[in-house]
Amino acid sequence: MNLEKYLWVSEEVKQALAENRPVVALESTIISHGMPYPQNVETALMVEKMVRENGAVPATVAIIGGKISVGISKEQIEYLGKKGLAVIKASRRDLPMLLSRGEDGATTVATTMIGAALAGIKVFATGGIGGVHRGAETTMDISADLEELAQTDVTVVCAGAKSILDLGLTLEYLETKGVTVLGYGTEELPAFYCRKSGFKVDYRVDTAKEIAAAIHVKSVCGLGGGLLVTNPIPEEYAMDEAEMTAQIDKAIAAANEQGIKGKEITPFLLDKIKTLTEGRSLAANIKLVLNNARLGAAIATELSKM
Ligand code: PSU
Ligand code: MN
Repeated sequence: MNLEKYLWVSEEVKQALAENRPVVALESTIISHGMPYPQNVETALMVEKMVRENGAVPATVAIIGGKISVGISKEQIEYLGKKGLAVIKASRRDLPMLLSRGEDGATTVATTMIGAALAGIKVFATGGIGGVHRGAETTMDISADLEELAQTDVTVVCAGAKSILDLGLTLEYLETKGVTVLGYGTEELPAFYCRKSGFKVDYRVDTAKEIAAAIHVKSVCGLGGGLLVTNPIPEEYAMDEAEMTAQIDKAIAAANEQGIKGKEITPFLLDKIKTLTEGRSLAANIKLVLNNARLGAAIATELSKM
């Protein structure tokens, strides 16, 4: 009955947490399944650097040899990035088998939240979360990320969600589950590559301090569950909305034609969109992740003062 057998936390992260210094968790599915090699590894390392430059300790999470590993090394990031789609994309339901068999896995938003919570990390920065897929009324494809936000006490900083999802239904689901959706410097839910989606967030906030105060209150009152901070892609890197709508529609049509389903659909769509935009979507993706890492570090810093 010891958790240590299945949880490994780097010395650096352990020490930072023990001294109440800011730590930001980072996911690994974005490395293995979200971007091609070598941009995936370059981005993961740049993101860690961005967290450090903003005064926090990065903790990239993955499953390595059957352990939920928090604060993996540069070599392990390189390994996951090179292996790419051959690594198991690990969501909550995959954990029992990967851990008992001693396997490796790349953690999604859901499993990165689990690892962060087990280690005691409160803030996690990524690109986009999974959500309710378009057509979910017949496919029932709803990401486990949403259930995790409902139950695990970690704040997730993202750039909203892509319109490969049904953003309206995703917001309804989060409301039902009691997850607060904040917009950093915006009233409108950002749509990943684009700053606008036509949907409203629950509350606009303009400082990391306000976000930290909300996280603090949530914890004092034992409200449980996560909190979602949506941070729009910087103006200069945002993509044209009409173009993205058209390309995403094409990518979804291709996925339907090829019968892509389940855990394969998100990586398939990301890759297709990259091809359709001749790589411009990947460039935007990298910029928005860095932007979220910066905000994540600022929130963790404010939180460590409370
Ligand atoms: N959205 C992105 N890039 C990603 C993902 C989502 O723009 O890499 C990944 C994240 O790891 C997220 C997962 O948690 O996809 C969601 O997958 P699914 O829809 O199968 O739950
Ligand atoms: Mn799914």
